[in-house]
Amino acid sequence: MEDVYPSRVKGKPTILERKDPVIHNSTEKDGPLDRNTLQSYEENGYLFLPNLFSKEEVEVLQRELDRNMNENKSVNEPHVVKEAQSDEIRSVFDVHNNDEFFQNLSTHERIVNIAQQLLGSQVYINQSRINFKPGFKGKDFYWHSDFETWHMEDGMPRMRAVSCSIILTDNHDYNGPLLLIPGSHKYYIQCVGETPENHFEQSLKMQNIGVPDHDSINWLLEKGGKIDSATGPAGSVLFFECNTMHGSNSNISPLPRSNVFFVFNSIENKLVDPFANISPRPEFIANRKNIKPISPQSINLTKKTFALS
Ligand code: 6CS
Ligand code: FE
Repeated sequence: MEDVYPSRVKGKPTILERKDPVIHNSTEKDGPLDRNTLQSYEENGYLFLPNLFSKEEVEVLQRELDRNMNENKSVNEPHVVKEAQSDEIRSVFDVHNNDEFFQNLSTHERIVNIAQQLLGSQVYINQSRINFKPGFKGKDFYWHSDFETWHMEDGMPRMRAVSCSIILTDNHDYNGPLLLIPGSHKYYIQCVGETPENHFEQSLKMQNIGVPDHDSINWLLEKGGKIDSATGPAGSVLFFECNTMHGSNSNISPLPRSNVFFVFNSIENKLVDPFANISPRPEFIANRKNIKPISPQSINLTKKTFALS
């Protein structure tokens, strides 16, 4: 397959124009988002929905977050990623496959219907993770485009995926919220540098390859005019386009900044071989097996069975 988004080049990178639509043949008739909201997503590359989940639902979400963290504290497997300089959990991947509660949550109609509308097709989960960013010790995620990594290291063909980040603990300006550059999804920043084999063993802790150079970030900031931060109460949800430039700072506050991320990929955009010259990353990072479209479920999170799990 032709590589229309080459990156990890030698020498000076160039900035390429996006070659894919942002919203894929959808209108306000195709889901819960109205025309203005769709236009703002098209323009900015992200969408923040405060309090999409209620206070009562947040109580269940936070209980399940704590349960998942405690269950994984002593797990020494690749899908549980510890912080580089401590034994704190940085991320737990593949929660839509290996955790029943989060598996159910990933099919919730309130988020799947939006993903389907933005991607203009049925969807499946390409990747899921809980990023815990614990108080005092949660380290940063440097600037990057997810799509650059997913294209080069996982073989995601085109820009037709969206990350859904459900805020599980209040995201304040001081505990490392996600930072985004509006409009950055319209440009593809080529990165410089060869991709090492098993790069994920390093990059999931601290990404140094597949990150844009300073001039390109400055160029995007000048174009976008500002850096936005996705702050808001637990239960809010951020949808951000796969190519939107984002990152987040370390968390030296006492308050954790924990979010669960479901990466919805269009069923028309299944992964092929990586475009970088490496072997495909493991299944817990990039789903290739039993890919089937999600049917949106009307889940009652405060129902007895969930509330007491
Ligand atoms: O490599 C990846 O797939 C992961 N890395 C980052 C920094 N964001 C996307 C994803 O979780
Ligand atoms: Fe990311």
